[in-house]
Amino acid sequence: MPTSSPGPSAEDRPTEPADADTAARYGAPRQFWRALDRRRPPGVDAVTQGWRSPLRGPWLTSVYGLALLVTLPLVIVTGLLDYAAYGPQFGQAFPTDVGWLRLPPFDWPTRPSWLFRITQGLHVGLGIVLIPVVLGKLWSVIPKLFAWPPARSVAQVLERLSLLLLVGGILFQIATGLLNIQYAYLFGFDFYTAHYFGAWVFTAALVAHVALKLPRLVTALRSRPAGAELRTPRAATRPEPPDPDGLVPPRPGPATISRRGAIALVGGGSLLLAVLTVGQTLDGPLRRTAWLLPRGRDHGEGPNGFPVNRSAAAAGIQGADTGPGWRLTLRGGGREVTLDRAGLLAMGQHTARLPIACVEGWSTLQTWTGVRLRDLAALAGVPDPASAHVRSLEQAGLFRQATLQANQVLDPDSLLALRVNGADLSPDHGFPARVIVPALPGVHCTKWVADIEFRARSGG
Ligand SMILES: Nc1nc2c(c(=O)[nH]1)N[C@H]1C(S)=C(S)[C@@H](COP(=O)(O)O)O[C@H]1N2
Ligand SMILES: [Mo]
Repeated sequence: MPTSSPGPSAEDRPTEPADADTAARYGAPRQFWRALDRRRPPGVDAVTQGWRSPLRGPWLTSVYGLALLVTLPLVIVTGLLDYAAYGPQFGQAFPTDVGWLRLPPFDWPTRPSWLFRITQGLHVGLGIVLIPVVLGKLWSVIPKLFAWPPARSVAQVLERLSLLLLVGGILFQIATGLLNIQYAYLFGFDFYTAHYFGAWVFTAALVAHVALKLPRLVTALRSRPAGAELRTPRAATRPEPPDPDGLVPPRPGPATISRRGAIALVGGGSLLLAVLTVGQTLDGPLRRTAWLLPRGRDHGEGPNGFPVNRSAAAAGIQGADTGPGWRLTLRGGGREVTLDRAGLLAMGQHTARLPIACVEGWSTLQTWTGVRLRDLAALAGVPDPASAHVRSLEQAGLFRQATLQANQVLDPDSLLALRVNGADLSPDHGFPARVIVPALPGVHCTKWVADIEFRARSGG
């Protein structure tokens, strides 16, 4: 009969520290934490002692930490701005009900027209580019994950729990974000809900972490002048002196890479990701370098040769519905106005160069021509609307309708576009007519528009 081999018994352990020492090492009540220390799981020492890189220490951790400290707030703020851009006041930002985590409501501006292009581009782009830095920082502290005892006081238990939320939080945000831009909804929960609440958990943990560790970061960075460190080759790389956080391994081995090498490795990784990502926000041949982009390549040539989010076929748009029988219905002022495409083309046409920026990361700048939305509002009898509700011919998709704010209807560049780059819209880009509004998230630039309802201001 197989017998389980027990770990070394308590008697095999190094002798307990003297009582005065013990008091310093453990908070009260001492007994509990000491007992915990004695229940050392088998193998934990072997594991932690295997990590002997002399690079580990407060300085390197703080270099990665500083990089994240200046960039992560930008990822967080642009993420929240993206949420605001969706028009949560119309219940069309996901998740719709965020309880007391609601942001102060404000109307997303239409200027500058590239505003959403920048916020979503920074959020997705920086989120990707920072991955090597996050991994570098985690590498620099990983032995602490296995440290035994897991805590020596209640305060430490709380600190480690906050670290769990911090590390778990950022890995969760990276994983869900990456899967989302690959359209891989592998998880059984709603991406938007998970990513939104995950962001708040992570942000809270980050604030606590920064408050606790900022003084350490400053001291650590001051302890080794960066210039000198970056000139130190591998052969001259020495461990840092033992630190209170225990980041420096107790028995460091020889360096296999210098600190500047470790920094260059992480920086190079980030640079590579940046090169592979930036193309998705550039027009022209550089878009082909956007290898991390699952779609947006292979979108053909000519005036309509730019990324397609959802093709007409995928949206179930039939040629018969968009042919000569197609009509646009305008509602609002107590009457219904119906127009065909010829009627729209006979109205005053306006041309504007505006981006489409999809929250999944890509964006593109094109030249659109069509009828001003404010002219359509006036035609419908609501010249000063509070909002407009746009519906597509599409029957089932999540993005077949959108509500626009007053400023988004009234901006002189806000269009019901009929043409792009001098040609008729292609079926995939929304023929016969689609919405295009400056700084509006791509998802609300409804394609294959069937009707628009302009809502009057209450009491107006
Ligand atoms: N009816 C409808 N309109 C839609 C969509 C859709 O799925 N259905 N997708 C939206 C999204 S998410 C984006 S990013 C833009 C992309 O426009 P494009 O495919 O012309 O580039 O269209 C928007 N308009
Ligand atoms: Mo999109």
